[in-house]
Amino acid sequence: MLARMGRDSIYTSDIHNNGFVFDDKVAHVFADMINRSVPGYGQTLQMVELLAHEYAQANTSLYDLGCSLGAATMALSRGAAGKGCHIIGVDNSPAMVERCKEMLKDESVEILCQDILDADIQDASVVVLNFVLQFIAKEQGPVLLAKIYQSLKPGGILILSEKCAFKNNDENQRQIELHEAFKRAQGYSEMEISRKRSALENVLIPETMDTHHARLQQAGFSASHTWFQCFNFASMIAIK
Ligand code: GEK
Repeated sequence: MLARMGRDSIYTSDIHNNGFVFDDKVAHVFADMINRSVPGYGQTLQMVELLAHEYAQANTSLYDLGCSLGAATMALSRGAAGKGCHIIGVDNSPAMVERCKEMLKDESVEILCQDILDADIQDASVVVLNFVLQFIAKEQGPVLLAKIYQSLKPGGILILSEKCAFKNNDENQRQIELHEAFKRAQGYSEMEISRKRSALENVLIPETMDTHHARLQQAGFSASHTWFQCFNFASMIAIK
């Protein structure tokens, strides 16, 4: 049976104001939360499937790092169908992993409860970091990207999606306002938007696209491009 999904009303009360964590309450409403909080999330997943179709190499491994409930894991699986690939999702939140395993129990994917910094990544042709690098300690980012680069086969790709910041203050402010307008249009109240902003303040620190592309280059990738942006959310592809 599928795990029952709830509507996100976590920040209608202030009990979650000690900083955002991926606990059982969040796991229960996560599908609703991410769809109503990340503009273009559904389209990002469709493109992960398309990119997997284009870049998955036969009989290699495909990783979804920070898989939450496995939405991108399944996009990888659909995109690489028929190529004999091993699909692995990794997340360090026991609540997320428990739900993810229950939801995907009939699928041929492997779900591991592990810190992605400790994960053994090997023989990969596609690696996904869909809105996850932003939660990793800044000094660990380059270490993780270098590890992913080492694990990739020549011609393999990293798909990286992030909430981003902008160098120009006016643009930064406008993109934040547009994102908040999106959340309002999705039914979140001013109170919920403001409480979530405070909860994420020291947990999710967005960086500019220039910083991301420079870091991908430093990790060894021969090229990286932005293929999608909606307000302050963007997706990139980096090629080995
Ligand atoms: C999706 N990719 O639906 N190791 C493993 N997992 C981690 C770590 C870590 N060090 N840090 C955070 N996570 C998904 C959405 S959500 C994005 C990803 C968001 C996990 C964390 O437990 C959570 O499940 C996920 O990364 C981030 O396409 O909530 O904005």
